Amino acid sequence: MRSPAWASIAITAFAALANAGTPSTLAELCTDSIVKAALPPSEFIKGITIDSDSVTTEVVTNSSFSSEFYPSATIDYCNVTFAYSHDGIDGDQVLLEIWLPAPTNFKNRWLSTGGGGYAINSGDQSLPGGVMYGAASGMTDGGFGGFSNNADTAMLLANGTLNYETLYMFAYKAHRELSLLGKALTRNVYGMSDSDKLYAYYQGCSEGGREGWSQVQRFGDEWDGAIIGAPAFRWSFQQTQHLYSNIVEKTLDYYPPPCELDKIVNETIAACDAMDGKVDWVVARTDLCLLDFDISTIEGKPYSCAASRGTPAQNGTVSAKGIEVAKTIINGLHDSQGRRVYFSYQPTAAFDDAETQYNSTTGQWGLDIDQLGGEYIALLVDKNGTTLDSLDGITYDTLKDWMISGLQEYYSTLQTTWPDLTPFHNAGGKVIHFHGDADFSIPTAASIRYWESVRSIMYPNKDYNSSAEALNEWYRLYTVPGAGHCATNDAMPNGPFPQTNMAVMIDWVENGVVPTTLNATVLQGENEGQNQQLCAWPLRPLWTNNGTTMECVYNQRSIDSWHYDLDAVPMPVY
Ligand SMILES: *[C@@H]1O[C@H](CO)[C@@H](O)[C@H](O)[C@H]1NC(C)=O
Ligand SMILES: *[C@@H]1O[C@H](CO)[C@@H](O)[C@H](O)[C@H]1NC(C)=O
Ligand SMILES: *[C@@H]1O[C@H](CO)[C@@H](O)[C@H](O)[C@H]1NC(C)=O
Ligand SMILES: *[C@@H]1O[C@H](CO)[C@@H](O)[C@H](O)[C@H]1NC(C)=O
Ligand SMILES: *[C@@H]1O[C@H](CO)[C@@H](O)[C@H](O)[C@H]1NC(C)=O
Ligand SMILES: *[C@@H]1O[C@H](CO)[C@@H](O)[C@H](O)[C@H]1NC(C)=O
Ligand SMILES: *[C@@H]1O[C@H](CO)[C@@H](O)[C@H](O)[C@H]1NC(C)=O
Ligand SMILES: *[C@@H]1O[C@H](CO)[C@@H](O)[C@H](O)[C@H]1NC(C)=O
Ligand SMILES: *[C@@H]1O[C@H](CO)[C@@H](O)[C@H](O)[C@H]1NC(C)=O
Ligand SMILES: *[C@@H]1O[C@H](CO)[C@@H](O)[C@H](O)[C@H]1NC(C)=O
Ligand SMILES: [Ca+2]
Repeated sequence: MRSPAWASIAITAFAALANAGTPSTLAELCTDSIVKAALPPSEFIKGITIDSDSVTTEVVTNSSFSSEFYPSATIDYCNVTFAYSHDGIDGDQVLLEIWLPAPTNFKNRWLSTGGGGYAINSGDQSLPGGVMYGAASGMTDGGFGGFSNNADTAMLLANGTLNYETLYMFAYKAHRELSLLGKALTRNVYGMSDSDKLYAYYQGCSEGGREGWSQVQRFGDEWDGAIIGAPAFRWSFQQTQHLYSNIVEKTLDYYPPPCELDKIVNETIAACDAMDGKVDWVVARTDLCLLDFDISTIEGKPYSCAASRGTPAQNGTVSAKGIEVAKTIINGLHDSQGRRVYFSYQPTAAFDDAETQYNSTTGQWGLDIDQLGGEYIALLVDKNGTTLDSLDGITYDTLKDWMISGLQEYYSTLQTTWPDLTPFHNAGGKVIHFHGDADFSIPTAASIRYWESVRSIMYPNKDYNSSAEALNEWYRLYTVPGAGHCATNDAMPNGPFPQTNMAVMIDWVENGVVPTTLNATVLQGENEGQNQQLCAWPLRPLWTNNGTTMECVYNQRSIDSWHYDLDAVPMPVY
C-alpha cells in the first residue's frame, strides 16, 4: 500500500497549478490559494471532509529557537493551518498546523511531531526541529478543541461516559491522519512527482514517544525513521506505577521530607559515580549502582535544605524509615504474595512520585497524590474526573488489579507495546530510541523491556547476541547517562544529551551512516559543548585510562539486572 490510488488523484488535481509553475519563493508558496489547491481531495481518507475554506497561511521569517532536541537555529517558514472533520460526528473539527520551509530549503522531507502528558502536540517547540532540516513539519490538535487543549479535557462526554472518538484519536488515529494529510499536502505544494521520494520522519518524547510507537507499530510502511524518547507506553502499567511511591509511603506510614529523599539521591550519585570508570558526577552505570550499592549506608547522614516557596527549611538526618521508603520504591511493585508486578526507576533518579506536602498546622509532611497516576484512575478507570482525592483502601494489590484490568481495557489503544514491527522493518524503517538513565517519570527499564520484546518476537530462532545484532541493524536503543525525563538533569549537569538526533537519523536513512553510538552533547555545566557518544543496548558504557576513553562493553551481569520476571501478571507483558 505504498502508492494508493488516491495519490494519483491528488497529483492530477494539482496538475493545473503545477503547469502554472511551482512556487519558488516562500512568499509565492505561502498564500491561501496555493495551499488550498494543494490540499488533497476530501475522499482522500474515507470518512474525512477537509474544510478548504479554513486554510490560513502566514509567512514567518527570522524566527529563532533553541531546544534540547535540536541545535539552535533561526528559520523562515510558512505557517499553514486548516481543519477537517469526521463524517457523521456532529460538531467534529480537527486542526492541523504545518510549517513549510521555503522551496529552496525544502529537502523532500516530512516530520510528524507529538506531545507530552495528555497533550498531543508541543505547541511551537517541536516543529522547528524539522524545518531547519528542510522538512515540512506538522502537528495536530487531535480534535480536542484547539492546539492548547489536551486530550483529558475532551475524554469524558459526561461522568461515566468516555468519549471513544477522543480515546482513539489520542491513541493513534489523529497521528495517522496528520501524516497522511501532511505528506499529501507537502508533495503537492512543492510539486513533487509520483516517483520523487518524500522521506517521512517522526520525532517525539514521553507521550510523544508513545505516539511515535503507535504509528510505527500500526502503519509501518508510512515511515523512514522514527526518533523516540522515553515513551509513555505500556500505558496501564506506566500510569498506575506513578501511584506506587504514594502507596509505599502509606503502607510504611512514613512521608519523607523532600530534602531527605534529595539527600539519598545525592549520596547515591556520589557513591556510584566512579562505577563507570570516570569521576565526573554522572552515573553512567545505574545498573552497577543497583547491583552493588546498598543505600542503607546513607542512614544517619545529615541533610539540610533552605526554605523555599511553600516548604519550610528542612534539617535532619536520613532515617531508617526514609531508607526503607526509598528502597521499596526502587525495588518496584510486588503484590501481597511477594510476586513482581512491575519495576521502578533506576537509582539516582529523583523521587518525584514520592513528593510529600507540608501541613503548616501540624508541622508534618503528608501524602501528596501523584497527579499523573491519580488522573489515569479518575479519568480512564473510574471515568468521572481528572484528579483522585483519596488513596483510602488502595493497596499494592489494587495497583496490580488496575495494571492488569487496564492492560485488557486499553490493549488496542493506549498500551502501545505491539512487538511485531515486521511491516516497518520490511519497508526499510529505522528507529532511534533513547531514554535517560535517571528518568524519574518513566522507568528506563520500560524501554529496555520493549526492545527485548521486539527482539524475541521478531528473531525467535536466533540466540541473544545474533538477535540483538539483527535488531540493531534497524532499531537501536541508547540510555542517556545522567539524563532525567526527556531532559537534561540539574542534579548531574555534566551528563550528555542527544541533541542532534534528527541529523543523525537523516544520515542513517538517506546516507546509510549507522549510528553505532549516538551523538550527544553536554548542554550545561563546566563542560558545556563537549561531545560524547552514547552506547547502544545491550552494550554499556565503561571509561578506562582514568576516565579518558569510553568503550561500549558487553556485561552479562548488567544486562541481566534490566530484565524482570513479572510473575504476578498472568499474561505476556511486552
Ligand atoms: C533577525 O533576528 C535577529 C535577532 O533574533 C536580529 O538581530 C536581526 O536583525 C533579524 N534580521 C532580520 C533580517 O530581520
Ligand atoms: C500559525 O497560525 C495559526 C492560525 O493563524 C495561529 O493561531 C498560530 O499562532 C500560528 N503559529 C505561529 C507560530 O505563528
Ligand atoms: C463530573 O463530576 C464532577 C464532580 O462531581 C464535575 O465537577 C464534573 O464537571 C463532571 N464531569 C463531566 C464531564 O460532567
Ligand atoms: C543535592 O545536590 C544539589 C547539587 O547537585 C544541591 O543543590 C542540593 O542542595 C543537594 N541536596 C541535598 C539535600 O543535599
Ligand atoms: C538548618 O541548618 C542550617 C545550617 O545547616 C541553619 O542555618 C538553619 O537555621 C537550620 N534550620 C532549622 C529550621 O533548624
Ligand atoms: C492539616 O492538618 C490539619 C489538622 O490535622 C487538618 O485539619 C488539615 O486538613 C490539614 N491540611 C491539609 C492541607 O491537609
Ligand atoms: C468516581 O468513581 C469512583 C468509582 O466508581 C468512586 O469511588 C468515586 O467516588 C467517584 N468520584 C466522584 C468525584 O464522583
Ligand atoms: C555475546 O557477545 C559478547 C561479546 O560481544 C560475549 O562476551 C558473550 O559471551 C556472547 N554471548 C554468547 C551467549 O555468545
Ligand atoms: C554531533 O554533535 C556535535 C556536538 O556535540 C556536533 O557538532 C555535530 O555536528 C554532531 N553530529 C551530527 C551528525 O549531527
Ligand atoms: C585522573 O584524572 C583526574 C581528573 O580527571 C586527575 O585529577 C588525576 O590526577 C588523574 N590521575 C592520574 C593517575 O592520571
Ligand atoms: Ca561517572
